[in-house]
Amino acid sequence: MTFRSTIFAAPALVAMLGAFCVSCNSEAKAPPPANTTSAKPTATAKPAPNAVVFEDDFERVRIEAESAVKIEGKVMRIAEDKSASGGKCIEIPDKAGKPEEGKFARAIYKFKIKKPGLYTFWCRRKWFDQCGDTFAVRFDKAGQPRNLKTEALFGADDSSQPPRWGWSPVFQKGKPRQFFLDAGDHTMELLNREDGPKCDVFLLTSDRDYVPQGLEE
Ligand SMILES: [Ca+2]
Repeated sequence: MTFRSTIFAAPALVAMLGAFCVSCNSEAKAPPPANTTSAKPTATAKPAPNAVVFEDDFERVRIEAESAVKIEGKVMRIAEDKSASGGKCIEIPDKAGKPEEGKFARAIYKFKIKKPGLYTFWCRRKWFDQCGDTFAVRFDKAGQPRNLKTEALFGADDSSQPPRWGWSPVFQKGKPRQFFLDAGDHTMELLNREDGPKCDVFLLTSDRDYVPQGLEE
């Protein structure tokens, strides 16, 4: 079993889903299995034009959410937002629909990793409310149907009102989870789970102690 298949193992996933479902009613259930997916992934993406690689001891890759090379599903769209980096973000409008209602959506990104290693995923997001405060992410599965076993959920960590921009990692045992990424080209997918949230910027960093604060430009 590879490292990646280990961290996506079913027990951990079940525990994670349990934690995410506490704050919401049945509407916040996770997406159904892959064989009920309506999305038809056809990603043939090019590298994101504004992906930025920082120059320091740690590897960091910054990606604007609106730089997706492909967006699938009508519930996910690029929206104007003056408080967002670049003035734009990815938005799932409130009441737009959720995966269990057949409203699957994803934004697909391309990026390059120079040094293989473990990378923490962070997303600058603005949650809508306690039932609009989650997304999922996965790496190098673009072109495959959605499948819970390959999706890492994040959110449900700062649903204070009024909604505000902040950074969320994928948590694992209370700490930001790290993903192994080989050197070379990769795909990343932002996947819908609830309606209402916005996503502005992604940051991948090999510095496991780093906590992004602002726009990270
Ligand atoms: Ca943005």
